[in-house]
Amino acid sequence: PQTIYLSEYQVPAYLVDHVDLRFELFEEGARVHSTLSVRRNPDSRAASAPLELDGDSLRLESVALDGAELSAADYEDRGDQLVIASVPEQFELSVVTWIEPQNNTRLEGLYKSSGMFCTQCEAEGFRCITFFPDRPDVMARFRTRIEADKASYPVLLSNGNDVDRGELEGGRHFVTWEDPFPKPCYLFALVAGDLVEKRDTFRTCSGRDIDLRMYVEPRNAEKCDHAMDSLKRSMSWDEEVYGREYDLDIFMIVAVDDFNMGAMENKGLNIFNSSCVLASQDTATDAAFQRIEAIVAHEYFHNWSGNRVTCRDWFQLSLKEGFTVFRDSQFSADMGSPTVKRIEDVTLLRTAQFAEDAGPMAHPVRPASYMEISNFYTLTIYEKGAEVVRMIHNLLGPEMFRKGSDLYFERHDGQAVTTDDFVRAMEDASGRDLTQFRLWYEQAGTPVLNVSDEFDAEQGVYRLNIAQHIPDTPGQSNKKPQHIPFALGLLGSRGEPLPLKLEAGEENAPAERVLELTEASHTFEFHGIGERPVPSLLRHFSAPVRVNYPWSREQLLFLMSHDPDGFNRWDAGQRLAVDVIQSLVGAPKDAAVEPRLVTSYRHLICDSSLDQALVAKMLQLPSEAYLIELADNADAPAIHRARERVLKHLAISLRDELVACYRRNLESGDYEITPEAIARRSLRNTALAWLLVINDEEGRELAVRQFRSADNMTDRMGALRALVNSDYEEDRNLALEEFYQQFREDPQVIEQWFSVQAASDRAGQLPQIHALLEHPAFDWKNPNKVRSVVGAFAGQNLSAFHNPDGSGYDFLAEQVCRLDDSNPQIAARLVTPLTRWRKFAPEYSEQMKAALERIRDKDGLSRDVYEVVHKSLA
Ligand code: BAL
Ligand code: ZN
Repeated sequence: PQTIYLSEYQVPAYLVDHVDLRFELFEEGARVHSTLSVRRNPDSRAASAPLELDGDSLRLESVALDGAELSAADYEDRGDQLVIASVPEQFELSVVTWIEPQNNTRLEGLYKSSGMFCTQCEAEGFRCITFFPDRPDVMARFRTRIEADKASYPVLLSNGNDVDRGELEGGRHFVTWEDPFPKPCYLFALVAGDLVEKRDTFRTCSGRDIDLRMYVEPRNAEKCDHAMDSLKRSMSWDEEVYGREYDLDIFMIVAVDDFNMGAMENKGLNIFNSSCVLASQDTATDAAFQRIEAIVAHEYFHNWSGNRVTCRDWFQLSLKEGFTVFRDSQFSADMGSPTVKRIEDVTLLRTAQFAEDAGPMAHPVRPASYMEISNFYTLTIYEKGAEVVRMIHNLLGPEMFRKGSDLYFERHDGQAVTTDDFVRAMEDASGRDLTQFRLWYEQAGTPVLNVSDEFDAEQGVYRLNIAQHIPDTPGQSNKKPQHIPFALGLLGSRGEPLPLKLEAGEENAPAERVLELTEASHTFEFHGIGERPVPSLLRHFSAPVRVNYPWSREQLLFLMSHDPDGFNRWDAGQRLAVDVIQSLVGAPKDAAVEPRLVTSYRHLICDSSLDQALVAKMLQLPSEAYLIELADNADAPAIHRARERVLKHLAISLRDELVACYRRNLESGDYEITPEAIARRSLRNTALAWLLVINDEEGRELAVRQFRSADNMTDRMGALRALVNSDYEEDRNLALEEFYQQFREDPQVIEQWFSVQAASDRAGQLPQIHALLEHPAFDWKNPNKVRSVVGAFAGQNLSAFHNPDGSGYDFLAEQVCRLDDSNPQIAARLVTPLTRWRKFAPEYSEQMKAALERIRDKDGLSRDVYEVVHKSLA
């Protein structure tokens, strides 16, 4: 496959002003009539360039130029391109194609899911619908007429406003939609199905009433309220915080079961993976409720950061994704607990994005090249991209940042632009020079900060030295120092925050500062310090970097209970737990577990005056995935055993406190999704999980009772997970069976049922995984099912996946090859765990590499999987 380079970007030779589409939908296929109003791009230097339109899996039926049918000699159908050598300055091109949505298993373009027609066009799906210049810098106004059988497809939707509808012969009908806003074709959407409609309204800040509609299959009619409420909250929030008002008269959300992504921000017609939008107390966990709120917000926010202002090319993907993730994380922080939201974001970043940054697929936030753009919907583009925007926000402060975003939206409304345009708007609005800061977009890899300190008691000076370096990544070495905002505080021996005087005698010095690192090494001096302080470094995780500092366990324990920054309190607890677990990897069975860890956890569990939402997070031990990410020559089963050892030791030592914590946090009253209620459920489910890890009989009874009597999915799933991860095999099997029987008609719940087993080292060994793949509810064509079994096994059940006999790797390679033919996007995603092979000890890495080689050797490998596998083996 060909590599595409940012450096070779050229403006399009032709622009499309208007697109007229007519879809004739049938069971045996769809005929797409497309009429494009095309003109030569005055900015293009390719004066007499041929017209080249992208296409994929299309059957061309006819081509006409300005109404005159072209003969085969006038154009060339190359399969992936339709080329017309000679065209006038301005013309109308009409193309008719035939496609087969019912056979489209890639789920790109137009396809069928549970009997309905739907689309996914980002990044390059529109070319699977009709021939078109499928690139985001070609923005056109779309008019779309959909024709289909009325009984089977009563609801016909596309972008914009419905402007016409009527009856046709043979029981068919049509609806015409017009979108007044020019958009790239990746934002095109179409839905046709037998769906129920849920309606609501929203009055915008300027007093316009927007018609809000959700379309779902009838069985999901009762699962829309949370998404609708989330949508209204998002709309208000975007007005208040960013001054962004919605622009069309209608905003629609559709839920589909078969979807490669989580959701898609098509103009005025967002399409969601059912698992990311449908929720009821009975079927969705707290985490799902929060995820849905965040994703609904994310897709809505794209209306400005993505749709009104879009990307010039796909190298700029983070322009819309990084900014929009930052916006949705601000929103979630405002809706719930900001500290908990920060902890969750950083956990994902440090566990998975840092691993990506350290692996063979590492790429800058603005990549310089790609083979298959679908492989670049990554944690680096999304999460690190959001961190980069967050750093700009922190460097500029909220007011200047808002001025910058206002300028960005105003200056670039209706345009397709670059990350550089975004940074320039921030510079122009604030007067700050972000030249060096731009390296965050260009250089891949996670910066490492080595921090050391000394205390000069005589002078009363505390010195902090911070040196930065960025590890080499594929194609990049000898990187330049980056501009890193580094927030910190210093604590005195009683936990009091010390004033940070950068000069002797400085008055009113703040207790927290953001130091700006720009050189390879800096030394900062803090004056007027009477005793050696404890540093609280990188508060709020002010930059996406790794910090190395020789913390003692005493210091970490001290920060856990004294740091005024909640995030750093949590972080100190994580660092302590990591240190304790790491010291036990490969240690003799009777090696002691740090007793102070037990004391500090006891304090967390028992002191109900602490912020319970934070405590619930602090009680989560670092995940195996994170411990592996931190290790060199990782031995996953040994890490698993060490972590289990610590968990069991804590549970045994704190058994009575856990039972008391469980009882104290029992629900009284109705189910609520507030930070307090979520924290209570989290605490009691953690207590339950820990009790069952040690086969505690009272814990077992509590779990069984909770499983049976729960009035919400968080508690039901909490009890089920605890039982599944226990040695109570009979209870586990009984609960799994009961759960299945109760929810067998609900695919979203069955996905949770699959993944709780596949992710468990007790219930998810390979023979059981094979049985899940054979289960009648499993479906290879449904990405959620594949993710919930194969993805959960390889991504979460790490001791089973890394079985020293290599069987886990063989299994994954086999499933990737199987999926590669039907859904290459999902197949390429599934490869990820194998791409990390260099991280592991030789007995694992050699077998992982061999599994990758087997995938590489498959006949007819897709471009998606080819890119990931070849880069991993390079
Ligand atoms: N644009 C793809 C889905 C999302 O990031 O919203
Ligand atoms: Zn997005």
